[in-house]
Amino acid sequence: MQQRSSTVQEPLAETAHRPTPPPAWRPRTDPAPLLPDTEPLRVLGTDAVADADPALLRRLYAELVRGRRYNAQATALTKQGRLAVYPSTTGQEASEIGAALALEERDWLFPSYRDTLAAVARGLDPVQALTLLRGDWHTGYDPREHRIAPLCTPLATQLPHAVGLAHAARLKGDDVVALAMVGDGGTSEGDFHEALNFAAVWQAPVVFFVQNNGFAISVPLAKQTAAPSLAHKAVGYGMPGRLVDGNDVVAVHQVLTEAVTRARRGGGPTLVEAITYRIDAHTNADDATRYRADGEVETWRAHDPVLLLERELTARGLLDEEGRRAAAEAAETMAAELRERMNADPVLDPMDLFTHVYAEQTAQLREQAAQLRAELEAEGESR
Ligand SMILES: Cc1ncc(C[n+]2csc(CCOP(=O)(O)OP(=O)(O)O)c2C)c(N)n1
Repeated sequence: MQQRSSTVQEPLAETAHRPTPPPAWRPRTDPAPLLPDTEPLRVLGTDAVADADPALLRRLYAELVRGRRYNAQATALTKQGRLAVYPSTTGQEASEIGAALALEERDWLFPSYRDTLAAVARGLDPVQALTLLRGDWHTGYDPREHRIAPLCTPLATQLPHAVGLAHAARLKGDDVVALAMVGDGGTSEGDFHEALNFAAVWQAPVVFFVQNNGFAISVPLAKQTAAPSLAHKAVGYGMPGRLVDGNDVVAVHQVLTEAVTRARRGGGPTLVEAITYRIDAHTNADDATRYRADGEVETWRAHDPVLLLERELTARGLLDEEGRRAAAEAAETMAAELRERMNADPVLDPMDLFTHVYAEQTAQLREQAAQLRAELEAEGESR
């Protein structure tokens, strides 16, 4: 007789049910030291100011006053039609200047479109720094000469460039650190993720500096991320995250100097988030009253980076009326020169449009160039 197969299993030995224990797991690095502090670092208004070099404090003050004036003058130039667009950093001068001055001459700065002031603080000619924003096709300066990459309009694309340059420098044995600047909105870009990931894997000598100024045009940070802070994102990549008061120029300079030194010594990248606020609109083409309350702006005006430093230096006897006047006069001289030079019409050759598109022009470009040349000649311009 055929035996029926039974679905009833014989009870197995008890041990057969126990899964083989997995290989021991533990985090690859301890996340605790990578976590940012619970509060942004502040130095102004604390006893720590006493440790700062008075010469540095005075220099920072002069740069802040000049930076504030530069923002006002560049914004005025947009109203006069002398500048196509200006993304102001009024209210963010401490972040721009404190960060830029943490670099050595041999280092590289990778700015976004908002970071003209960082470039100027690093020594770039104030007019050259505005070339792109004036609508020219080129960056206005030689990036290699100044070690300042072009002001970058596509969000966050400067970050992988910074990592690539820093990594390459390290492979070649060059002592170079790259400082990559980006806004809070830029942290939502894929380029931000890729840059931080590669930087940490390669331990590239790069510092990522996020200026969290509250908004990406009209989008507030709350709609941008659910992270506890932008600095916390660092932990996911395996690098330290640091939080700093972006309106405290001494704190910014200190945190950035520490991060740059760490990178230079082979310690790898750091992500720094500066808490600050954009006092002006996104650019002269934006109306900020449509998406934020006046009260919010006023609250931040009370935490103005220039006033914070001025009060501290005055209270400590490091700045007097004479010092304030000297800084204001130097800033006025810079603004007057900027006005004068920007009021001169640049001589542009429309044919330049075709010059640097490809090493060898395509048939289509040659045809378009010929058409433009003919039009210009018909207008009576001899070229
Ligand atoms: C890849 C890309 N997407 C969109 C834009 C349009 N855009 C220009 S500025 C901006 C907001 C950026 O905000 P944030 O990164 O916070 O920098 P902020 O302007 O505040 O300095 C956007 C979306 C762009 N320039 N590049």
